[in-house]
Amino acid sequence: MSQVRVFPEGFLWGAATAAHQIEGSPLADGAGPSIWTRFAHTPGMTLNGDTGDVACDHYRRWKDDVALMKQLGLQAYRFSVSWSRILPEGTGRVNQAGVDFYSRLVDELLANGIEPLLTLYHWDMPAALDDRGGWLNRDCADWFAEYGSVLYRALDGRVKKWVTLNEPWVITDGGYLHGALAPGHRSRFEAPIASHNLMRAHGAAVQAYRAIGQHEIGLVVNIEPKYAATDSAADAAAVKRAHAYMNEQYLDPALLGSYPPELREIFGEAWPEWPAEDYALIKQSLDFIGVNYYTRSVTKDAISYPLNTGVVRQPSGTYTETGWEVFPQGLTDTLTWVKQRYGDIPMYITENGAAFFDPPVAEPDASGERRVRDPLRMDYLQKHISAVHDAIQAGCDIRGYMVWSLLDNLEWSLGYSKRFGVVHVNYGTQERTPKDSARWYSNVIASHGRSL
Ligand code: LGS
Repeated sequence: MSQVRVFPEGFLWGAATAAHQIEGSPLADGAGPSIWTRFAHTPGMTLNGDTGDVACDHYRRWKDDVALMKQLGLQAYRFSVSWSRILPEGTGRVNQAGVDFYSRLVDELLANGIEPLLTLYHWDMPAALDDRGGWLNRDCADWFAEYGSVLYRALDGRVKKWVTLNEPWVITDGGYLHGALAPGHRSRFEAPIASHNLMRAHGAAVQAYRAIGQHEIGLVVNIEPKYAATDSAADAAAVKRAHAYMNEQYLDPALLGSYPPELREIFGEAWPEWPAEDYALIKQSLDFIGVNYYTRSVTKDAISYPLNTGVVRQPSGTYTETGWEVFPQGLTDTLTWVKQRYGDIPMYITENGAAFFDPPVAEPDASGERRVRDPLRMDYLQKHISAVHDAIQAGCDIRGYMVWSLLDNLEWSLGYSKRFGVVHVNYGTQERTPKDSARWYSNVIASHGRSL
């Protein structure tokens, strides 16, 4: 690329992870079990029966991991807190050892000049709360605000950027509609209730933050732009359904105070009427939106449950190891769509990255370094960061970019089979080896994007 790209001053370059995917030691120091500990220990739920019992052992290696971030030159680190380390029963008794773990992590990040972005909920609800109905219980809004408040009191000021939920769409679609993710339910009737309660919980956590916190709080959503497979009216309608379901279902109530009408069409009798006060709770003023972007979908009308849409594979497309099409333009389109629909809200790219078949860690070269050559990931990141720049040029207020992920880690139901890290993890020895993409990303950061 010959064009030199200039990113705004203060634009933050970082990397992201999530508690269940990297920490290990899920029951250490008084923590309670989460739905993911329980789900992964249920036979047949994860590939090869993989669990988060050890993962990247970050719970014990956090200090070295922060040193690694520093070595890579990261300016920001997005991580999540495990609710059941803080409140082992989900509400009530606080487990101080859990709070201390994150407090030490935050101090270490700050001491190394790395800005923490803290996600309250990245999918690991305390199992004790699932026993009380989980996200299907309307009380979850109070539970979540109580949990958030414990952390706001302990960490606000040191943490200045807070996220309520990570990807409510995935939580509901995976956890309550199709059952591939914890807690593994499959119900068209439950899914809208779980979604709605997640958004009520989001609203309650933001409200609680405004009473205690002094800085910024936002919501992270996954957005996958939809493009029609043909110019037929049926495909255009399919695109509207898919887009409403995945992309508008959460941002619309959070920012506009309503749901898109297509949801009633999709869910039929399973779509409830909600009391007006719920909408008022959900629509809180937000300081930013976090966008997680991986791929697009080319969508057609088809018989499928419950959306009646299908995804058309692109014969000339490039696909990642998880089977997702590489489509950088979709990130620019996504960011400009958010601005156009919801107005000028600050945005972060809170996740973007790819799993590819990486070669094994090479034998040490002449300088004693061990490399992992991952040109496809480098190319993916280069194109997507450039796409972010295009959106900035188009007038979007984008404040930072977090690569998914810092480390190879536990990819939920897919276990350890898919590696998204810019740093390779040897799960036998826990050795970390920066891949070529990490070295490349370090240069991007050091040049503030000019070396792209
Ligand atoms: O590890 C997760 C990453 C990996 O890919 C992370 O915990 C999540 O927040 C996030 O959902 N992640 C992710 N999402 C990509 C979803 C793409 C779905 C495309 C399906 C096409 C058939």
